[in-house]
Amino acid sequence: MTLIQGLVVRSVGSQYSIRTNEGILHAQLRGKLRLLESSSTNPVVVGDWVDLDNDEVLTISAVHDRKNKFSRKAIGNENQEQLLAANIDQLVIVSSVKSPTIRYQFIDRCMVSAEAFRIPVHLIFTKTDLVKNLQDLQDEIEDSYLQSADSIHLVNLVSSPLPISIKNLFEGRMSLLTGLSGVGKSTLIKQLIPESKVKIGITSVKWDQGKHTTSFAELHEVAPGTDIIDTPGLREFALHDVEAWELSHFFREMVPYLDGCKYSKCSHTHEPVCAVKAAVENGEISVRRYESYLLIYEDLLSKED
Ligand SMILES: Nc1nc2c(ncn2[C@@H]2O[C@H](COP(=O)(O)OP(=O)(O)OP(=O)(O)O)[C@@H](O)[C@H]2O)c(=O)[nH]1
Ligand SMILES: [Zn+2]
Repeated sequence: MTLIQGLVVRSVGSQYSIRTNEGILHAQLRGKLRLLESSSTNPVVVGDWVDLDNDEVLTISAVHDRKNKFSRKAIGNENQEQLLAANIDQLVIVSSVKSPTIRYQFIDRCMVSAEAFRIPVHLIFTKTDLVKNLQDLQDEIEDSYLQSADSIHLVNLVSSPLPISIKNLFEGRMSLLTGLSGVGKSTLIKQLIPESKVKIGITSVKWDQGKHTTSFAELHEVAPGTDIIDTPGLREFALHDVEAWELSHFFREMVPYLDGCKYSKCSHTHEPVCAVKAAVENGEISVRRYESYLLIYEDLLSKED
């Protein structure tokens, strides 16, 4: 008998917190459900709507159909995916311009996944107060992402007020916040929700620590209808379920050129009459993004052998 429905707002291992009409309830996953979706390390994820049953302990008995999901390849298991969130309106990738420096490969891999899942993607670059020639950096970032991201924001999260453009970005949406450890995700959440208990500069539970089944994500409510799902402690992002031949379809700036290649499955690496390579040479596609494409392509190809 279904008792109640709710939204998963927190997960640590197989323990879940669910927002319901009766407040936040804590539940476990029913064994049967745990086995159902063996292709994923975690069949229920933050952002899921679930049914709860009360048989001795409160358990999640069913997961509602998802609008979408966002996942990466599970660490330590090449064939499994690890869900990071479900039912999101947008992915917001946070990077710091210094300490740690921008990891373009991480951003680009997340962006490929977002394209594959058809999720809009926005980029926030923090710690602008730590660089001297901000204009050069902004040019570099825009050269890479003006054509491929839905929006780009450069911010200083510690010594100036949060720009209205950032507040507007989150307003009325379910956002998945991702980014490497230490880039300022918690600081951003604290700016948006001053009363939040989120800890800055401390990562208590890490996605990439210990066994690959360890997973932790938390949904923070900014206002009714405005939610942010945080994924603390991420250290890498490997693509799940993307094949090398289709990779260029998930580089947004390459898509308009794909029909111009001689071969329909052109890899844009060595083939003659390649419209993508021509666009790179003409300066229409960023050289850095193309080089990133090549790295990811080689990586995917090596795993297909
Ligand atoms: N100078 C400067 N420091 C910042 C800025 N944003 C965040 N920080 C600092 O960077 C450190 C890490 O910030 P967090 O918000 O904890 O980073 P996080 O992304 O949540 O890290 P994890 O929880 O490990 O994933 C803290 O000491 C922050 O005060 C910024 O814009 N400028
Ligand atoms: Zn080509």
